[in-house]
Amino acid sequence: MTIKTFAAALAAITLALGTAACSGSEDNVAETTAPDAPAGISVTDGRMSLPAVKGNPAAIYFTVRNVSDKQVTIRAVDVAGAASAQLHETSEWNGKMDMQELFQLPIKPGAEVVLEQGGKHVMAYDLDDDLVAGGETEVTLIFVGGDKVSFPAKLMAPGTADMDHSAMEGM
Ligand SMILES: [Cu+2]
Repeated sequence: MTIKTFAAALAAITLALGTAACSGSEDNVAETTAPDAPAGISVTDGRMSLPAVKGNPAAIYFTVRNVSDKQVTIRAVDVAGAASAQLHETSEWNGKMDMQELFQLPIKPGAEVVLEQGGKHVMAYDLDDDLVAGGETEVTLIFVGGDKVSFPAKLMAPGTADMDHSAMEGM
């Protein structure tokens, strides 16, 4: 999906959701998920930290919640406007912060997983030029078994939701 068609789709979704999605209520889980999303899975607070240097990857943060009675496992991520994306985890190794690719991210029943600076995140590579601060793009989580959930990520200026990506260069 292009950014333009996504923006149109997002506008339609926003209209359909109305005030329910804006109330901040923890109970309005179903309204935030796409039709093919696994039951009980919702994603909030999606944002992409744009790179300070053109050509570097962006980091994406969000919170995913599982109110179903089954574990779900994220196995891949697709980011509109990026050639590829990977799940990463930041950890300390030999006293130095480093990132590894995370091939699966399980979310237990009743659990909430927060992807944030310095922890788990999605890295998006080879960004389109039209991803600029103030805009929005679509992120899709792909689960083991084929279910998907899409959510909007706000495009944030470098440094406003960011981490140091210098360690990622050359990957
Ligand atoms: Cu990373």
